[in-house]
Amino acid sequence: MPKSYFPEIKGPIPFEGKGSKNPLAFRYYNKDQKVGGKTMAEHLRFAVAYWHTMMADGTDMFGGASYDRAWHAPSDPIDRAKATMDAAFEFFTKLGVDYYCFHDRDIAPAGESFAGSCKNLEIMVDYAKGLQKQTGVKLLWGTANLFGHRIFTAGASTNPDAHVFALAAAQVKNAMDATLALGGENYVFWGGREGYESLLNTDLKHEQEQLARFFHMAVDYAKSIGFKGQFLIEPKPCEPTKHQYDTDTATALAFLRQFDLIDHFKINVEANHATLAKHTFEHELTVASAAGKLGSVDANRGDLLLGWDTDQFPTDIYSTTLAMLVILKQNGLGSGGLNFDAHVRRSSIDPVDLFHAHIGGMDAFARGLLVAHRIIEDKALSSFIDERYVSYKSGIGAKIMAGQVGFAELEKYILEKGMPVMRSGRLEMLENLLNDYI
Ligand code: XUL
Ligand code: CO
Repeated sequence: MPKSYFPEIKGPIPFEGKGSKNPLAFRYYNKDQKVGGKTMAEHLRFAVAYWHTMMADGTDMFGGASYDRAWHAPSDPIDRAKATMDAAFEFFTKLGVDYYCFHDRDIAPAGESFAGSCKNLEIMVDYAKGLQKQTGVKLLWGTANLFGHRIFTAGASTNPDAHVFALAAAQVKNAMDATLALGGENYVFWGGREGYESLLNTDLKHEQEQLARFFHMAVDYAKSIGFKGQFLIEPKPCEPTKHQYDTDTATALAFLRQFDLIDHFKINVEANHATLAKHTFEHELTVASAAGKLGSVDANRGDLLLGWDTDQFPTDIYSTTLAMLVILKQNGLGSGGLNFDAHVRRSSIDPVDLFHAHIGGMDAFARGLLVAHRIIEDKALSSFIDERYVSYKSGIGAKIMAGQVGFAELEKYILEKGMPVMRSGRLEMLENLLNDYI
């Protein structure tokens, strides 16, 4: 028997249904339960974020590690990485998720040199291959950590130094190779330090062009190695930089269109990044979806009273319901999924807390899925929205839609018909209806 890092968890977390008193059971997430033609697992495509769940040690701005993870004990970096990966796959299978996500530097330690880092990554990709095969757990997406090392302080692809641009390119090349080798279904670009602190020392136009140039190189490289996964941009307005270039979904979409990259990318919407951008989660999902570009989701939440990226596990059924409404309406996330880019609190020091956190997040989304599905089936909201826009189906509205009238004809129409009659938006009624479903 290999060493167990979660000996108190015996088998896969069971589904026990609503009313269960077992804190280590699902109440709503029932993997194989069909919801409108697809199983819950197929709808939700949950993934564990390696960096938070396996690598975090509770460190915050004011203090060091608070969790004591047995898998971090080995002193040799590769032994430690292997122990961490053993623990990771034990966690994935006991939790019952099909996917995980990583940064290159999560699964493999940086070496003394760039070549040493690449060697370490190769070793750990081989190791991951074995564990994926053994367990059936798959890679939802890979990415490169272009923000942790001090060399990236002034940006990676947007760095004023071309030598740093080259280093970032070399690192992404290797992270893409790793993602391809492990069958990753997507590749994510989150612009951690691709932004600026002050315009006093920044050529913004140059930096944005470099970001685009970098993405074009990534597209070309993917083609050259036969990587068919979906490229995703993950917008965030700030943190670590004061102003990040991929501020929000609308900004990222405009950027992709401006630089002729739109056909190669979709958006990975993160809930807490949305709220930092002063948007709701569902706003970002809807903007991405309306453009046909909602590719994947980093499922977490912020804290209304704290202004930073707290990356808490999602627990708000209201929010998960609104999110699942968008996802169901566009018929799912395709190759994307719901990645728990979330960490337990500094005081949640035990490995079992990782189970409680993920069980809560998975149940919150499963419940959101069930509620959203019923709302859609009953046309509870869509019938109201259809009716609200019905004037475009006939008469002058149909003529507007068909491009048959312009300003002159519309002035004539108004002079003839007089002022429009106002109609209520019925928001309070709809909020009550939503609560009724929840
Ligand atoms: C940071 C963040 C990242 C990305 C991947 O806010 O969300 O973890 O998801 O680099
Ligand atoms: Co994220």
